[in-house]
Amino acid sequence: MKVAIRLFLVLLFIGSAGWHNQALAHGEGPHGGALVDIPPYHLEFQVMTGMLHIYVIDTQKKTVPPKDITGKLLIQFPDGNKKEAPLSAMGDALMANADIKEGSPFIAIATVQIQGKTYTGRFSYKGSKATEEKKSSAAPKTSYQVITVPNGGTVRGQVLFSGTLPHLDPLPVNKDQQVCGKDGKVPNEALKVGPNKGVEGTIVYLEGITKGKAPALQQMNLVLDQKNCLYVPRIQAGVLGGTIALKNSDPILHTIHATKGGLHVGKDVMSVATPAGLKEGLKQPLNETGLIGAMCHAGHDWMAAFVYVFNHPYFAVTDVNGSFEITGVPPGIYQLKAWHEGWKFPAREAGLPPRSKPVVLEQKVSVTKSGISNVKFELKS
Ligand SMILES: [Cu+2]
Repeated sequence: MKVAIRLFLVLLFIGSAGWHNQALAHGEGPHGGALVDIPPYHLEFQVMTGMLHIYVIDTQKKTVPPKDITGKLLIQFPDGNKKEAPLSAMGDALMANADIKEGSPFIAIATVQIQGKTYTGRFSYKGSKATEEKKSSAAPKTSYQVITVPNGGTVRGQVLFSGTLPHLDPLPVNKDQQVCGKDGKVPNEALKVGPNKGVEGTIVYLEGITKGKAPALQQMNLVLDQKNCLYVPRIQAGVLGGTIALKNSDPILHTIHATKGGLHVGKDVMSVATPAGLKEGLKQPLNETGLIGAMCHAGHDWMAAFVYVFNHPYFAVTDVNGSFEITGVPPGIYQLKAWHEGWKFPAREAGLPPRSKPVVLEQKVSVTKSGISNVKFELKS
């Protein structure tokens, strides 16, 4: 049975061919995120639904287009069985159908050609670690299937505000004023409207898509920083099986207390203290799809952030102009949704960030082969 697996991947690249023959950095992550540094390349491995995703990043030129990389994986199982899997470019990643059974150990030997040079690496996974993990932290199962998307279409557009722009009062700072707000307040960032009425921080996504491209690396690896006692970014979205790295750029303690469904509404999904000046992000797994609301329990009751987790990569967060773009969409008709956290606040509960009712808009969108579908959403005052 092919299953989504949560692996502790220990990645060991043994120098050969083009790799420098030296002790190489190796890493591990709750969902198999493992980073290898071989200047000028980083190789990052992620495991999702029995597939091995390999992202090759040129640190000088950013991501190497997967189409410029070829290679294969030789997978060896302890019972002597071997399996060869070609690496193929899908979206922003190289993929191999590793067909890995849950908890079973394996060794993978990767041979990769990048710009005419051949690199070989060995990658070993001790399956027992995964089976020892608690069931509650087992890998998230996903019904999403990664496929090649030739001639994918693009959905792009804008989220615009209409009507009278509301004024959001700044929020009082009642702790750590030297760091958080010398004049005793911070802006309420729930609604950010640009000069052309574009609404920043709206999450636009295709509802219920079950097949398509692989997630981009940045969709798998979110970062949530805390700066001047605000979460940065306030709104973001990621992929099931990915991670979020929690950082703290402030010289004081913050915490990230996250609940499912929104701010302080559902069950706890995360409760992490981030010490002052935490530069190395504390990586937390994104184990469930849906919305997460985060607040700080270190006395900063104005801090709020939202993370939307999808089991597919077809989402975007609107920029300062309210614009978004979703690419590589298999042709078809979809329900396109736009989620905004909302800006109408009932009376604030003590000790909690102000909570508004989210606004969700939707419309049908038709995507054609290599076509561009233009869409507008209107948030009404
Ligand atoms: Cu805080």
